[in-house]
Amino acid sequence: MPEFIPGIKKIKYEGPDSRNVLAFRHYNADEIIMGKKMKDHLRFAVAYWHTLRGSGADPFGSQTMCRPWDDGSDSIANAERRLRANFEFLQKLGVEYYCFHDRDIAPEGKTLPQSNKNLGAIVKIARQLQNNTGIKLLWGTANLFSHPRYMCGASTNPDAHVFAYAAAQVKKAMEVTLELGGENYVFWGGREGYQTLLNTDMKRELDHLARFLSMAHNYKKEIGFKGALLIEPKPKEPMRHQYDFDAATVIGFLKGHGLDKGFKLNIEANHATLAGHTFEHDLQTASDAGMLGSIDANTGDLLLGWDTDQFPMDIKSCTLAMLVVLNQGGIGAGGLNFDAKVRRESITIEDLFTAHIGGMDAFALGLKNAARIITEGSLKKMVKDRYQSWESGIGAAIESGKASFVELEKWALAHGEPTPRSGNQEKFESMLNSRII
Ligand code: XUL
Ligand code: CO
Repeated sequence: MPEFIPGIKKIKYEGPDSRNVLAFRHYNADEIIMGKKMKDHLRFAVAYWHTLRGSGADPFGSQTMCRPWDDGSDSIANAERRLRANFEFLQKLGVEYYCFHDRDIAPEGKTLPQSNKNLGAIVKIARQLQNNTGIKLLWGTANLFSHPRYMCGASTNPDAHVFAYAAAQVKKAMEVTLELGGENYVFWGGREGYQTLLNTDMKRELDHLARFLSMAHNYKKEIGFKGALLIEPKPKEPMRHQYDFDAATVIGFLKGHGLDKGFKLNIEANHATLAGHTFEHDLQTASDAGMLGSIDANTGDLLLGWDTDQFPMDIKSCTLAMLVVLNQGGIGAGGLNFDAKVRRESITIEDLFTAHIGGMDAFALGLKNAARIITEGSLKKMVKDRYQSWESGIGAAIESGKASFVELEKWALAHGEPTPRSGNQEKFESMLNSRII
């Protein structure tokens, strides 16, 4: 394999005292935490669209990053070089998974058959590279938002022709995900939403979205794809209102259309915060519904109101996220996909490495902290104590459905005013701080 990244060798674990930015200080892939290797808890993935296709362009300025292997063309030869660089990058980083959109890895052609042919050619090479390196596909997806045909949505487009085109594109993307042994398939509703209700039949569009997902689920069974289908919520951007607003909205939508058994959720940190939630809120919402399937690990910026897709570096946030994951017994066949891009000003290949290393170290610490908190057990006990009144007596009668309003009125009249009990928020917060490294 030719060296696309000659200056950088395989990244090693050097321990917490290392000051080498091209080494892990906390992520030690084979170290056992709560009976499982760190790499199997975290299942990191590199996002092809950011790491291999990111150019640094923003709405105010053009490309700032030029990779030596990328001539900027839409040729298959260029797509192949990027793909080979991807596998070298992952091997050197020590990440076992990647994720892609169909159009990230292969150029869109002038016609659908041409696009499918391009994709087929690149997928053939990807399969060889996966076999040679042991690197795997965490999930595939289809880009149903960049091409102008999708400007008013894909499955929620007012034009049935666009719906059909999108279905054909997803059909092929599911086939190549299966061919590459992908462990999941993701639906992020790129432009599924609206700009103004004045020109929008919202109910009809939502019914179309459900119809589309149901066809995808049927097709999954038809081709024998065993992985999970994951929906990735996001409240806004690019559309003013996105239909898959947040975890609760998506769960309600899936249940309302009888689709909840066929889908799980891929929760992205920056999407949760755009919805006005914390990352851990949306993780917990999905987990409580038994539907937390995978994670897009990134972070936003409180000073900027958009999807900045930064690398996760906040150890407290990673700890809270890993608490949810460990408490549900792991992320299963999902993983932590770095849906994150280096800043426009971070233009070197070394920046790509240090960004991923920093994110991996932050989540490694989050995992260790969460494992320590769970093993020690005091947080769980403190929460349990808060709900003590439900363990017996009137609380147990309510929870088991044995009490009615009439009985509760009788009970309240007999027992008078409840004694106020402290929520002890600061005690919980200090307890968390004292357990975080
Ligand atoms: C966009 C986003 C996507 C999905 C995959 O905000 O997160 O990259 O993760 O389509
Ligand atoms: Co994402």
